[in-house]
Amino acid sequence: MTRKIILDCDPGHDDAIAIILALGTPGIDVLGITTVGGNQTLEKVTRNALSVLRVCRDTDLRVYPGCARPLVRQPEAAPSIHGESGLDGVELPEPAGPPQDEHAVDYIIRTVMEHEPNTVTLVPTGPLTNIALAVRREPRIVERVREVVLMGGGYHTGNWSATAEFNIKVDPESAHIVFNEPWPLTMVGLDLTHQALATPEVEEQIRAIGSDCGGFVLGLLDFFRQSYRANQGFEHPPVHDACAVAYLVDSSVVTTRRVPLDVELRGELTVGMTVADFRMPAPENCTTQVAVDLDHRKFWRMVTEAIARVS
Ligand code: PIR
Ligand code: CA
Repeated sequence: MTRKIILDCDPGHDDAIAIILALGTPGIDVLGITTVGGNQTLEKVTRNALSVLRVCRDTDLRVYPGCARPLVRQPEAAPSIHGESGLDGVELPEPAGPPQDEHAVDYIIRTVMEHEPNTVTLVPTGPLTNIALAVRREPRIVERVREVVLMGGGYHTGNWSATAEFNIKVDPESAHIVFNEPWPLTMVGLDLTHQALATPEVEEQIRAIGSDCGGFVLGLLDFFRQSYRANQGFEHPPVHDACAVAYLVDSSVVTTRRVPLDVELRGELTVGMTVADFRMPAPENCTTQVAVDLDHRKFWRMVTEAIARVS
């Protein structure tokens, strides 16, 4: 059964790989891509999304720009990780086309309401501003969306502070809105994504494909490795956002645990922290779960097969 998804992203090296995984997997039907200011400005990440579509030879898929800044706080990008362009380390091909005029929030609402109930899945891999605004503008999407599978947060670690992950930290108010709606929500956080490391063996497999897209991904991983070594003390870079898509491709690639989740808005040391309540058992009405363990081999097999399929 194919899964219809809207990819809400801020490319970003790992967002780009998430797009490639989604487009290169037959079981995933990407209805549209929406963008949000995050890793870089809205303008840059929108252009980046369209350039990635060119790499994937998909010039029909539409890209809808959304919110340029968080609901409450000042915008904060991540040039130390993703560079000035948001996708440093590769030569960006010409965008596959112009962005759409329709706003991402309107597109999300329209698409969810036009499709049969329980058929559209939202996959946010950036700050949650677009999703939060869509919920406030049209609350009926909550019971109509099939599920939300997001990359963000972490129950035991942060990367933008000791306790908070970037996507949540830059717009915690939006995250708070999204986490507190009663839709099925899977948090694919740092606890999981730090297991998705692009090791030299993985790079070898990608090199063996020998395609343009493979070369593009290798360029992305090379830059990402350097920034992760310099800034985060990692030997190999974790491709966070692709994990959310991988879970949808085949949920057995990830183990999950059902736990209540919330987002801290006020702590002096904990703003943007995702708080998971692991005390057993989760209440009957709990609709949230966290990703816990990744099958590394299976994950990278999916990604390499997708790269081989798109070009
Ligand atoms: C931000 C990101 C990645 C690494 C750092 N250090 C900061 C971006 C990625 O695109 C991903 O969606 C999420 N935010 C991981 O925090
Ligand atoms: Ca991202």
